[in-house]
Amino acid sequence: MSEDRGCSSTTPSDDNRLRISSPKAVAAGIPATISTMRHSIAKMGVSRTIRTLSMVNQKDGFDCPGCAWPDPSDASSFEFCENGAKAVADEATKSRVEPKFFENITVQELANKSDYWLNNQGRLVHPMYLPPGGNKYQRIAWDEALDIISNSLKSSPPERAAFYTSGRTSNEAAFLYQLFARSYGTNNLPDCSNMCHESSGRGLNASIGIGKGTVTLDDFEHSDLIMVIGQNPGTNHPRMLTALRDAKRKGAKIIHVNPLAEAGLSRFKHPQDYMNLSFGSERLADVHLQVKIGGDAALMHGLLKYCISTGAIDNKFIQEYSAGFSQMCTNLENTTWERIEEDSGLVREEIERAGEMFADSKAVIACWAMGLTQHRNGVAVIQEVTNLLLLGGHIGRAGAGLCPVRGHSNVQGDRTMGIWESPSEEFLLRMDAGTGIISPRSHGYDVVGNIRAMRDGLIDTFVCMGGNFLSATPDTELTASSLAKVGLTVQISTKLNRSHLLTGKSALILPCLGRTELDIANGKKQFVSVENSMSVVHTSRGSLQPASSMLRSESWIVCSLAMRTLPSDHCVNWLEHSINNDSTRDLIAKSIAGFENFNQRVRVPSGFTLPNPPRDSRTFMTENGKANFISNPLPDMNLKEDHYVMMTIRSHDQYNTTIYGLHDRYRGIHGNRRVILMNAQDMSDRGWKTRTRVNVTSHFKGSTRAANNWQLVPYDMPRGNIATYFPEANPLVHLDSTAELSNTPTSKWIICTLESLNPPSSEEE
Ligand SMILES: Nc1nc2c(c(=O)[nH]1)N[C@H]1C(S)=C(S)[C@@H](COP(=O)(O)OP(=O)(O)OC[C@H]3O[C@@H](n4cnc5c(=O)[nH]c(N)nc54)[C@H](O)[C@@H]3O)O[C@H]1N2
Ligand SMILES: Nc1nc2c(c(=O)[nH]1)N[C@H]1C(S)=C(S)[C@@H](COP(=O)(O)OP(=O)(O)OC[C@H]3O[C@@H](n4cnc5c(=O)[nH]c(N)nc54)[C@H](O)[C@@H]3O)O[C@H]1N2
Ligand SMILES: [Mo]
Repeated sequence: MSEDRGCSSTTPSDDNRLRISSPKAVAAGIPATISTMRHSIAKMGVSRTIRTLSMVNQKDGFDCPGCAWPDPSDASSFEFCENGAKAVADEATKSRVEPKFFENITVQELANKSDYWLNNQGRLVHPMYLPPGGNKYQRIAWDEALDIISNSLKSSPPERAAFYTSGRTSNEAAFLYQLFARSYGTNNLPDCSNMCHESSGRGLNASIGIGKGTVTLDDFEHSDLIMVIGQNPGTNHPRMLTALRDAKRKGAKIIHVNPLAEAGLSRFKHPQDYMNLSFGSERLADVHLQVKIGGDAALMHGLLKYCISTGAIDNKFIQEYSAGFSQMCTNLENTTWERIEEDSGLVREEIERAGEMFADSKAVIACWAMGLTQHRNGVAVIQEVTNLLLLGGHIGRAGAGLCPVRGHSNVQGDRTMGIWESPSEEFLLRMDAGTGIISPRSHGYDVVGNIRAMRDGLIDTFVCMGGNFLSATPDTELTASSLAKVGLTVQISTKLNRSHLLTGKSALILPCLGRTELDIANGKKQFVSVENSMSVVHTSRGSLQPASSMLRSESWIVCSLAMRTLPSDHCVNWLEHSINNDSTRDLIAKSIAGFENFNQRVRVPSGFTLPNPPRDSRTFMTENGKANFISNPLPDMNLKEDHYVMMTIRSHDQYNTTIYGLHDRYRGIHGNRRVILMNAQDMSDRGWKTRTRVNVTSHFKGSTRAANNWQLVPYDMPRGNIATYFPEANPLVHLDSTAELSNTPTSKWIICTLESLNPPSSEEE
């Protein structure tokens, strides 16, 4: 269990190239256009770039794998952003990892390369097998590979297998995958959502009876106030900036709540505005509330207190549709303004000014992402945001609502399709009635539970539909040693990553078709469907020639596995589903609520919107049938002296664990990712300078984790807070450090101590 096993995402060669410039105020604009073209042409060449980018998010094209932000119904001829284009180019790259690539290099040697290097090798094009005790991957035929998996599955009880999903999988493949897992006999369906918006799902379900947001893209045009909380859209959802700009032009105000002043929220320039010869950037956020990490719950308490004390509440909504209001008011009385100021890091006047803006607004939208969900109190803080919106009746009203901004492009759809370790009885009853299977009832492992089960020797077969389980999950070294106890690990993937290299006792890589590629099965062009962050289900049609004739669709892989593993007279026609997505959609229509006439409705050019009772009719499917004010005590924010709170964030040049480059352009950090952003005053108090090298120790309930050799970069952020990039910092996140109720790793709340390397290296400004 040491870094030389190859768990680390950085290599020493990344080390010395750190350059620092001032953080950018303006997001997008011409630099983004240049970066898009440079990156795309380098990976795809000129003609493939033009052909590919012109198909992104078009009605007859493919859904951008970049994020889950919805497309406007009048998608312009170029409806993508810099980072979407990077995601597309990454998949449509011309580079290939051929079987011979593995002949001359051991798995250990590959594990010593950086994530950036691994991804740069190109598309996986052939099934590969790492036999027990082997140190090199060998070419294997599809039939043989599938037999190895089904033999492994058949030789142990179903609860000893687990099936992970990352959020790029289409609705059709996700549906078949969960159907196979449940037919085989397990709900062990951990997914990336467990590390992402699980807190949103849990929080919203209890508060409003649905685990999804309540706005459509159209609502942004009718909003008076948009709160963007714990989110960096300039990098992670760049197309959202266009919606914010348009709302702003129609008179909406924007409040940005974040320990960092992220570039996109300060000023934004739409790349296409240059074409219209309109110069100058536009300011987006009217107010930036620079909360401390974890200070949002205190801020929400402050806003709630302000609105209640000034009477800025929607009495009619509260009486007719809600429960728990007076209890919440009583609880709020116990939160003092001193505590609110101390915990949020804001002063009362700032909070009251924001409260005034809220009170003056008829239609408020609250958006959030990982800055809220990946906290100890991730569920609670989302309920506090919900309380605030309920207070003003901002649900089921045009221009208003809750908006968890999803990450992976189909992460929401995968959940709708049943990728969930703890499905409701109602969901399973419908699934069983529609498909004829008998689903297991006991709940399965989520991501953290699955790592514990592997650690305890309880898993024999681990199949991953996409993703990079090792690097995305917490406690990297523990996770690596846990994976090593599994008999067989299987990665269904498009690109090489660290999960192919730190494996079970034996391992398979199964290469699959990506979003951009043509899928011809049974002589017909197949298409798939996805659900975006606002519950719109629409088609995605790939058009590029596949990277290799050996690639298979995700649906084909799942069905082929099912045919080998389940009894030959199984009630599901797996053969048909392996080659005909229409037949899968017909089965979905029978088995999942809201998908009636799926095949017809999905063919309408902009797709269809799933029912959303709170938004559609202020109907709340909670146990008491009401929208619930759920009040929560504030988390303990006290830190010991010399302790810092670390958040792990994404740079501008990465897609989760896929590292496209070593620059974080908007934050002015170049050439090196092993850095720690820190408040300049905190640095000088310790006698530290820019580029001082430090070792980090994280502390959780008496256990520690260490990661060495990071360089400090002074940054405008609250005192006591530091920031690093994920996945490099994941070895510091203790497996047991998870959010209450959602069990999401607390990737934004890691208590650390820092120690400078002695003697200090030569330090320049
Ligand atoms: N280009 C690109 N696009 C992506 C991704 C990618 O990696 N690259 N990933 C996709 C995925 S899966 C997801 S989930 C989303 C993630 O999208 P984001 O949630 O925007 O991603 P993070 O980088 O984790 O940023 C979290 C933000 O929260 C802030 N923050 C951290 N802690 C706190 C806190 O306590 N309070 C508040 N108010 N703010 C806080 C950070 O400063 C940062 O701005 O993006 C999706 N889109
Ligand atoms: N410390 C820390 N940890 C975090 C986070 C954080 O903010 N901080 N964020 C968390 C979040 S929000 C998320 S969503 C997870 C992400 O966790 P994952 O979804 O597991 O990770 P990704 O990096 O998105 O997965 C990338 C891999 O997916 C494969 N892939 C890409 N496209 C396809 C496809 O179309 N089909 C298939 N089968 N495979 C494909 C490629 O092989 C690629 O290497 O990480 C979590 N981990
Ligand atoms: Mo995510």
